[in-house]
Amino acid sequence: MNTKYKRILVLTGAGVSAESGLATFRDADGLWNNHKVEDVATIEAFERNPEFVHQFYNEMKPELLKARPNPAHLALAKLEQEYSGEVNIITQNVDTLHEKAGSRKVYHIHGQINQAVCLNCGQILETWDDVDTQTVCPHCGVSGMMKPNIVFFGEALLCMDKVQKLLAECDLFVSVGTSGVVYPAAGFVQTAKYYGAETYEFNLEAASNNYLFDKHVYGKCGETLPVFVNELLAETKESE
Ligand code: BV8
Repeated sequence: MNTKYKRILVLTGAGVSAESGLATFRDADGLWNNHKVEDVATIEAFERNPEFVHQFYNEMKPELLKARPNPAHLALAKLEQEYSGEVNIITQNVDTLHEKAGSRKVYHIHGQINQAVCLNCGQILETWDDVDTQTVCPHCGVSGMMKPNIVFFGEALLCMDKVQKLLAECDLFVSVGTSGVVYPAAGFVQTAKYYGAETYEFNLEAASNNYLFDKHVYGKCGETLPVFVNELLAETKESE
């Protein structure tokens, strides 16, 4: 089946979850859940006050557990299910709304709220319960060594081997709901472009790295993305 694109790669940021009611990082007054991201989500902040950082994320869990996917998440899941080419999602988000919408090939480069990592043995604890400095690692039995499995500023991203491969192989790169200020994610479009992908920016407004994209679709992604996905699927059906 000659689909226009063989491998579609989608990068999402906080904007894709905005219509699910979750706070973005830099939209309002620059504060995120009443804190500057950089004051909480840094490895220094965690080393300085692990209890505070654990509590910050524990307090976020109930809202993220309750949140429901919006039409943008659902459109991407529909694309993965119905498109004859390959569809992968790289997300900067720590929520699990892509998975709740039905997407299966999702790579969380900044980690996940419902995971903690043991700094003693490196194993992951999947839980929506509170994690703190007293939590005992179920794998090695050591307590006080659990960290939210969230990539703080100054930490290396997760899944980067897979990400590099996806960026080199994709022929369509679609960025959705990200301000394009956090690296290395904000530079992924350049890598995809270097390897010959067509690049689309879906955002409420022009992101900081908008000049790197071939095409732009501005508006709420809960409205713009379903239209785009249906057009891609219609093109495939026409070519059958
Ligand atoms: C690393 C975890 C190296 C917390 C996050 C100087 C210059 C350049 C770079 C640097 C520098 N100094 C340091 C750096 C590197 C640094 C960085 O980029 N800093 C920036 C801020 C200057 N990066 C790092 O530290 C990274 N690590 O480089 O490590 C290394 C390598 C090897 C070994 C050791 C170390 C780590 C970065 C990850 C940090 N962690 N989050 C948490 O999520 O709880 S970052 C945080 O920002 C989130 O992950 C978030 O996803 C990410 C990006 O934000 P966005 O998702 O884009 O959200 P934002 O609110 O900004 O934008 C939302 C957009 O949506 C807006 O444009 C809005 O208009 C739009 N929107 C809103 N509603 C809608 C919508 N669009 C459509 N529809 C809507 N309805």
